[in-house]
Amino acid sequence: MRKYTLVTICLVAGLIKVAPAFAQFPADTANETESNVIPYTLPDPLMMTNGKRVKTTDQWMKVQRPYLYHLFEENVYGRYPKQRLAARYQVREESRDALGGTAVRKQIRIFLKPADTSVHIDVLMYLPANAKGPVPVFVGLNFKGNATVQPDPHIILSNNLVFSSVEKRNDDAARGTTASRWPVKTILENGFGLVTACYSDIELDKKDGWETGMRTTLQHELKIKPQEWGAIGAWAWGLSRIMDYLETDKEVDAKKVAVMGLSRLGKTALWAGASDTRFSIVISNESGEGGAALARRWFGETVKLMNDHFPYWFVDAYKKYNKNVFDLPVDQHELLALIAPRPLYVASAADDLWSDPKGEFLSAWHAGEVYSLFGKKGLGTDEMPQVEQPIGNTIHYHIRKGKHDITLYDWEQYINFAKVQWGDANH
Ligand code: GTR
Repeated sequence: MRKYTLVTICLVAGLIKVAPAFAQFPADTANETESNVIPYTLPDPLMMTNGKRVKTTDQWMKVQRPYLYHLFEENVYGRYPKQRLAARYQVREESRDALGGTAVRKQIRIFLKPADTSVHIDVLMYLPANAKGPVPVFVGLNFKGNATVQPDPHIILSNNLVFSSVEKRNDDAARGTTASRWPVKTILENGFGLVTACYSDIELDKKDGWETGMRTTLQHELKIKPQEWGAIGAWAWGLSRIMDYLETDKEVDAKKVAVMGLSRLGKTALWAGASDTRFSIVISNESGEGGAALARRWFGETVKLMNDHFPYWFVDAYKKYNKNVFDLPVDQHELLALIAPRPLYVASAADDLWSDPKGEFLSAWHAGEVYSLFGKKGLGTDEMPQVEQPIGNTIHYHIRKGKHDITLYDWEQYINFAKVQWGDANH
């Protein structure tokens, strides 16, 4: 009897402690009503562990930035391997007369493991045919295979699997099926190149994808166990390997490489941009939870819902915060702040409530404080703009009409932004 009383008392005491957290954050539900948003307080990116606030860029770069970056590694994305691999690049195909004479097309295979030629990333590039010198490029991973990016019969069909609800290899029927997301003509006409590869080359986007992906095949070379990072970390790291290649390509201006991505690949682009400062512009297209959106804002997807559906994207430690996201030592505005002082573009879509457009906007707004430290202006206002009214300075934001996707409208904004930021508005 006594024993039971004690247990009951402990349980009640435990519940009292736990209950408010549950009540405060219904992690199992995706709220889509603004008035339901629960008040929250964000961690201050400039507050150092010694209780003093960062005052100089030096303190930010040498103390606070590494500290925050490490918190993201430890609690969200896992370690970003720094070992350089002896990569080998093979030009599999090249045409100086692609897309009706408007483009140079190159298809490069990046071999990452000398002893195993099956470990590779296949890169597809289009550069403007009339370029006078090295060109600035956008680099982003694609979901469904290089052949889907353009209806170009010369794109080599990958021998790797792609995974998008069903697992299969690209065939001729796949050609050009995602072309609306990759407006190559517009990109080239504006003097930029496009560089892409399929994320499945790095790791299949499914629970056991790591078993055949690079987190396993390169674990010894990279000195990292598959569990020490997640799929998003691996995809981001793959972007860095593409960057390594771009640094060797004389037709590319490696100082002008903008990394971009949609949705889970937007999360990936942000983590790549935070981890690898060679990316001189970072673009998040509807990256949502675990990307640009604030975790503490109860709107759209929650950390728990994301971890439940896609546990393999992140490290196990992230799951600790499923039900108590307020205990997460970071929030996503701090991920954006890690990109400072480099130009950053955050984009949302009005019907994409799952990604929490306002949470993405506010996150970009709060990152601005760190940009100020560098004398750079962020968004310039904490008032969310109207649909298709892009705003900002070194940090830019827009919300376009329509659903979760990447469209010509989005690309036009990124192109304009890149021209201004790279000081080439008359490009
Ligand atoms: C959703 C996921 C989002 C987003 C999206 C996507 O199912 O919940 O976080 O990443 O997928 O990648 O399209």
